[in-house]
Amino acid sequence: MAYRWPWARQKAKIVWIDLGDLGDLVHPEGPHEQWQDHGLGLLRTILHQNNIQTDIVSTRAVTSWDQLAKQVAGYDMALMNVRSYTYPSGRKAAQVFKEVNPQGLVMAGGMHATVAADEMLAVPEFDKICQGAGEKVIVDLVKDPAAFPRLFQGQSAASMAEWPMMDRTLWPKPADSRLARHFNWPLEPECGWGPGPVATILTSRVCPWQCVFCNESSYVPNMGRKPVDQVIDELNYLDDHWGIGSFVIHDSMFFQNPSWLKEWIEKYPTRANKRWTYWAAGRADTVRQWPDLFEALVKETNWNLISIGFESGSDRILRLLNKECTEEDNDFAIDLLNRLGDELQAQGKQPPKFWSNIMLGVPGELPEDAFKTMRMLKRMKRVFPSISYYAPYPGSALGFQLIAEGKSKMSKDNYHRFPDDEKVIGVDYKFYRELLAGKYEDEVNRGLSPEEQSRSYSGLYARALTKA
Ligand code: B12
Ligand code: SF4
Repeated sequence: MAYRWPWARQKAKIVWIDLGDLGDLVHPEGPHEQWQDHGLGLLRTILHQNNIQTDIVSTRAVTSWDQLAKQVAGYDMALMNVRSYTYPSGRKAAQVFKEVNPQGLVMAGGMHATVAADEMLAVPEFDKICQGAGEKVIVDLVKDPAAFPRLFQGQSAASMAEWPMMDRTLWPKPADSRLARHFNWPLEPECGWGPGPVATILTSRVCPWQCVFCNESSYVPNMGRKPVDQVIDELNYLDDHWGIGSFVIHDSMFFQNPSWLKEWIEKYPTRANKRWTYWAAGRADTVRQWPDLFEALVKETNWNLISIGFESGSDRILRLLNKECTEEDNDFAIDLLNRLGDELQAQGKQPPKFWSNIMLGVPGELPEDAFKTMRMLKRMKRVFPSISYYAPYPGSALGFQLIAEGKSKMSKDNYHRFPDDEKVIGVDYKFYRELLAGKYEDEVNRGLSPEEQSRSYSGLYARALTKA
């Protein structure tokens, strides 16, 4: 048995290579890079339950490719989950693996394999490329790779009820002792959304809408939601073993299926070990459609960080994005949460907040559209703004269109762009930088009350710019 530098002993012949920027599990720049990969966790759990052992290494847990080369030497097979933003590290990791194991096989799946298979097929180091879900094929693939063509379609479970409870101890560990002290492994670190240890969970996998900037509809076929009892059992299990401070529901769209949500309202407050606060995502139009359900979720289940993809405060841009939400829907959701927050605060309770996703720099956006968006943000009384410049990801309708027109500035070597990077040719980023720095406050403040006008200070929105 070989020893893999720096810490682990090789136990298996197969290694899962967790992907992300070098050093993210050594000295991370921010909290989100530390989040763990549910695709990896689920598929390794399935493999181990089928008596197929795998080891784990992570590009995030090393600071150079030489370190990774030492860790992966001696394996027969590498597995990886490649998303567009981890494609550069996935491609490099595959090349490093092949250099030290010329006879070894690299098996890749994940979002990027699904939406940009042509790019992966051009890289000879990827031996097998799986598009779509992997839970029903991973065991057969690893047992008999030769039975699969180089590019093939995976298969998903009919329902998430069939997924085993993920074994989180199969996730990579933080690779720095100071980081490890606050990481809460195998749960996850606090990121400002709620007290740690944080548990990330999935209750649903599919979003039925088709916003043109999003990959969702091109990816996972419809599948059943995880039963409410199974979600609560998992939370209780995690709490019994490691103690939960709060949790994050990683679903693209939590606020859907009213009957599931009603059951959640009925069971979570009574069956869960505790009524932990949580982060989860919704849409403004459905908040308007089901306001009572929304209110009950906030008040009775402690949904206190409500992520809404507002994206824009302008009907013109919302239509262009096929968001199917209007300025009126956005205003309704904002007024409702402002009111609920006031009410709960008056009772001495913690008021809920928006996690407000905002997109600037959508091609065709005019300054007045952007002013409306910033104005909308100021109408939110309690908010964490999450602002990004529109990024043309492959797999999304608008992304494919801009790539085809040669207007995308995102490259195969750098899908994972930093927030202030420029992403589309022809967009006036100087204007947006100045907007976020407060240069156009007079226009933005037009029509707002004095209190709303005061809801910003120099640099707040510039700091809210996130990686996209
Ligand atoms: C949770 C989540 C996050 C979380 C946590 C990310 C993490 N560490 O996992 C956070 C909030 C941090 C995040 C951030 C971002 N995200 Co995100 N995120 C998601 C989300 C909603 C769920 C991911 C998930 O857990 N899925 C469930 C698991 C089980 O599925 P899976 O990982 O895909 O694995 C399955 C298959 O791919 C396959 N498979 C995977 N690996 C392998 C390997 C083999 C060998 C095989 C056979 C099969 C296989 O089988 C698995 C089981 O079915 C997805 C949407 C989605 N529906 O997946 C977006 C998504 C992955 N994110 C996306 C994006 C764009 C981002 C951001 C860039 C957004 C931004 N503007 O900031 C950032 C970048 C983060 C960073 N590192 O900088 C895009 C990726 C687009 C793309 N083309 O890759 C997605 C698809 C959303 C979308 N619809 O556009 N994200
Ligand atoms: S942006 Fe949100 S609502 Fe639109 S398709 Fe994607 S996940 Fe669904």
